[in-house]
Amino acid sequence: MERTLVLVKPNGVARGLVGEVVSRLERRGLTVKGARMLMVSQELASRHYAEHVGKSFYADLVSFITSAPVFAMVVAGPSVVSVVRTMMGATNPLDAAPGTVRGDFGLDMGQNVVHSSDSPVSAEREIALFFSEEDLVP
Ligand code: IDP
Ligand code: MG
Repeated sequence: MERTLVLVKPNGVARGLVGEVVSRLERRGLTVKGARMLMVSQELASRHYAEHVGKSFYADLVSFITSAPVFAMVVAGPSVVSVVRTMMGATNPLDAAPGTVRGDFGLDMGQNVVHSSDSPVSAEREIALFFSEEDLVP
């Protein structure tokens, strides 16, 4: 079954939205295979956001994701990468549709509440950064 990495970003955790995000994924019928609360290190942030090195917002991105706890989870289901991207909404919450996480809970592009992987290849790369396979259920 396809897998994806979902992060509830520091502002989502601080606002108490972990349960809301997990609930939406579970109600959709997707399966949580592993989850943990963690502080993202500078090294993990730079590996996770490697594709964004050199962009104008990169420093703010790393600073934000390392600023306070995040909730990371591996979620599985059919076409889960695209299904979850749709549920999370457009990158800029100002463009995100109502009914999406970002459309319901966000207003700020830099603090857009959640992350989800953008392709199955990215998902497997990102999952390996945050989890050991032994920490995931089959
Ligand atoms: P995604 O999270 O929807 O996949 P990406 O393009 O991968 O979006 O960008 C990663 C994160 O960087 C976004 O979630 C957002 O928080 C931030 N970001 C992207 N573009 C901008 C920008 O133009 N200004 C400020 N922050 C941005
Ligand atoms: Mg992305």
